[in-house]
Amino acid sequence: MNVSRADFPKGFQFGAATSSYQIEGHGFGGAGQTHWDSFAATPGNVVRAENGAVACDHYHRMPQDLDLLAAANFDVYRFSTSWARVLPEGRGAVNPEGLDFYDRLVDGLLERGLKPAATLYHWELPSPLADLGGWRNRDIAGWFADFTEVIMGRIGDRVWSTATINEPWCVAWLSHFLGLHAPGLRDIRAAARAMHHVLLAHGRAIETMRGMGLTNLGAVCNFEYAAPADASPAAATAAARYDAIYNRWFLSGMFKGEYPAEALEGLMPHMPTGWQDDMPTIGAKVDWAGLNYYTRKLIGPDAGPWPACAEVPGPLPKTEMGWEIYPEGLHAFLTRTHAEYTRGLPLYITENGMANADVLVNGAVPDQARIDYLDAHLAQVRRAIAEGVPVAGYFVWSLLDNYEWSLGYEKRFGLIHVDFETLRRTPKASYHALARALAR
Ligand code: IFM
Repeated sequence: MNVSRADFPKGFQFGAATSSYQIEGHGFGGAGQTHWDSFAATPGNVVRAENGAVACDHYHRMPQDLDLLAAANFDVYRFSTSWARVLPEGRGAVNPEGLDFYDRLVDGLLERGLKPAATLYHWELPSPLADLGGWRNRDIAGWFADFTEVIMGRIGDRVWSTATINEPWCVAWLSHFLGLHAPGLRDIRAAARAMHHVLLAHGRAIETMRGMGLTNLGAVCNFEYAAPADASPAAATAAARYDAIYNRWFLSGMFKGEYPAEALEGLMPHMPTGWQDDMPTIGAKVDWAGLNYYTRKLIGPDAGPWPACAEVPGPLPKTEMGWEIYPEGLHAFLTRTHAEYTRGLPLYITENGMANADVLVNGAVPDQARIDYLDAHLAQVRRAIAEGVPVAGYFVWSLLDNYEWSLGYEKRFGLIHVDFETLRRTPKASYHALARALAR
């Protein structure tokens, strides 16, 4: 790699990220059903109808995976806790095996000198809560606060940091407006409610953890650089609307106590009554913000109803996801987040990485494209730091090839190749390159 640990400020944290449903093997250890299980079992939703029942079998292979993390010279590991593993019905009875698993995970990290960075929710909602309306139901904020108390009551004394909800845009918009993730709804009223309730749940979880005396609490949002597809005023309007829904709604809610006008223009009629009264809770003080960044989109106008935005194919080189590689976008979001929203709070890049057509050849995976991608994005992080943005860490997505949601196991994001027949792990060239770059 072109960059190394020495190019970053002292104390800068390097990590790798995963999530529970994508790696653990949800079929093990008494976890309850989730809306991803039923979404995946419904024809047409997921490539080959694959689900997370086995995934990488991290549930049983966790010590080996933690050894690989440590051997790559990372400082910190970002994992998520599965609500349905801890509370199989979403509320009520606790699954002791589930709590024990996260207890072992946290201890296993500490034993290896790695900092545990927990994310409370990364998308697998317990089915009994989905039956009650899931993110459309305002009560989810209380259910989530209760889950927070249970899981943090067990591991909160040893985790280094805790984030609430990974990528609220995906939880709300991708899943309730675009219908591409569970529960697969395409309904503007459902989306408006989810857009608000996901933030209310975030705020309630932060309040709960503060009440427990926990520190280093943060929020993690995802961002896509929205560029107008051409020089027309219509494209500029469409891109600004896309930007408001995707990139500004959540930060505005949390750090300004308001939602962007370009998004409210379409969502207002569908918002839950009295939403304005929730803004103080949504604005509960956090200690840091996490940015997940992968790509940019070219946006033009669309003939349909609001938001009337259409993605236009762009000219830049693309990853296996078909996502354009645009490292400058990471710099843009770091500087904007600092200048307009977080104003001095530490920022972490909590996810960045690429899907690549990786192939195992004679026991090695030569993924130079991923090395180049990481190098280019880390260079933009350095640029932002040099300009005074308080960036405090960077996490690669992902440690392992894993379940890429509606794309099943087809897309490989890992630094470590996983053979999904044998579950054998093989560190890729990018893993070895990073291990050298991060050597202390
Ligand atoms: O795999 C996902 C992850 O679950 C959330 N952020 C984006 C990744 C790649 O699509």
